[in-house]
Amino acid sequence: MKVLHTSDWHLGQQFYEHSRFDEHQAFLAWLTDTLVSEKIDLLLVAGDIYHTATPPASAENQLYQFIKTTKQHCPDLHIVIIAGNHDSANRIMAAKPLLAQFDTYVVGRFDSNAPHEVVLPISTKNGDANVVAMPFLRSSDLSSYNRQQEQPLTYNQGVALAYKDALQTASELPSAPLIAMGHLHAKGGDISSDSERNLVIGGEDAISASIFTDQPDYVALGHLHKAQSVAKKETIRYSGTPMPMSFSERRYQHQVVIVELTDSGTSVNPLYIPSFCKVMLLPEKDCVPLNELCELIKQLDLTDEDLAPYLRVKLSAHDTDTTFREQIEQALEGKQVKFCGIERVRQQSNQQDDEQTLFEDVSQIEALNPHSLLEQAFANNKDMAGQAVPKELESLLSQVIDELNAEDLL
Ligand SMILES: [Mn+2]
Repeated sequence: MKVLHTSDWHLGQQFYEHSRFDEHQAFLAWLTDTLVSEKIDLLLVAGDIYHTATPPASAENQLYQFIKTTKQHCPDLHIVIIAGNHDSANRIMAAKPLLAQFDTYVVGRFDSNAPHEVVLPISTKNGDANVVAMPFLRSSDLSSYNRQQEQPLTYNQGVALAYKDALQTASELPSAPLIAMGHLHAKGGDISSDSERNLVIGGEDAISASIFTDQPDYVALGHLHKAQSVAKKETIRYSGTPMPMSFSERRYQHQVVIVELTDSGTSVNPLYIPSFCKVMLLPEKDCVPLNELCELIKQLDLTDEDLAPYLRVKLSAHDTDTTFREQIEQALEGKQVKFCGIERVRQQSNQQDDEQTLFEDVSQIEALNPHSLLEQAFANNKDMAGQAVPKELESLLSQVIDELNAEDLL
C-alpha cells in the first residue's frame, strides 16, 4: 500500500498582501499528477489545510475542487485530513458527510470520551491500514482527562493520554499496518524563525516523540514547516509545507513524503516539489549601497518565471538617502514581481551571527514572532540595551501566547 504524506498547505494565505491562489493551484495540480503517477492509495494531510479559521470561500472551493478532480483521476484514492492549529475544527467538520462520498475523511476535534472517533480503519484496493487521525489538540480538548486526576495534568500529559487512548482503540481493530497522524511540535524539531504560529515558541511545550510508542509503522506529522524526521526515526516525519511561508523558509527543500507499507516493512522517500513561485531576498547576503541595490533590481532576469516571484529588498539602516523608496520603486518599474517591501537592516554589533538583523519596516512587524520583538524592544531601549530578556518575562509572554492560542485569538 502506498501513502503520500503532506501538510501545512495554508490555503487562503496572503503573502505580504499578495494572493497565493495561483501558487496553491499549481501545487494542487502537481499533487494530482503525482498521486496518479505514483499510484498512491492513501493521501494524508496532517493539518493546517487553511491559513485561518475563517478561510476565504475561494480557498474552500480550491480544496473541494482538488478532491473532486483528484478522485476523477484516481477513483480508488482515500484521503484523510486532520485539523491543524490554524484550522477551525467545526468548519472542517461541516463538509464531513459530503466528503465521505469521495472516500475523504476529515477529523476536526478529539473527544477524550470518544477516542474511537479519531481512529479510522481504511480499506484500499492494495491493502488496509488503521489510521489514528489525531487533530491539533487544544487544552480544552483535554480538560476532561483532569476529572480523573487529583492534580491537573500538564498539556503534554494530556496529549500523551490522548495518543495512548487512541492507539489503544486502534490496537483493538483487526490487525493492519498502523499509521498515526498529528499536528504538534515534537521535541527536537527545527522551527522556522518567523512563520510558525504555535504554542511552543519558548520550547516548553514540545512533545516527546515517545508518545507515539513503537506501534505505528509510520507517523505523519504537520505543524513544523521544515521537512524532517523526528527523534532520529525515519518513520516519524514532518513533510513540511509545500511552499515557503516566510522569507526565512526560502531555502527549505519542500517535499511530500511517499511511504510504502509492505509485509517486510516501511520504506520512506521524500519527493521534492517544484518551486512554483520564487521567494527572493535582494541582496541575499550583506547590504549594498542604495545605487547598487537599484542596479541589482534592474538586472533581475525574470524571463523564465511562470509566476511573478516575491521580492523583498534589504537596505542598510545607515543608508540615509531619504528618497530610497522612490528610487527603489523606479528600479522596480516594469519588473514582474510581487513586491514584499523594504527591510531596513541594522547589523547588530554585539551579534555573532551575520544573519541576525533588526527589522525597522513597521508595516512588516507582524511577520516577526513575539519573542524576537521582545528581544528587539530590549535591545533598542537605551536603559536596557545589552541586557538579555529576563527568563520570567520570556515565560510570561509564552503564557500569554498560549492563552491567546487556546482561545483562537492569534
Ligand atoms: Mn500549524
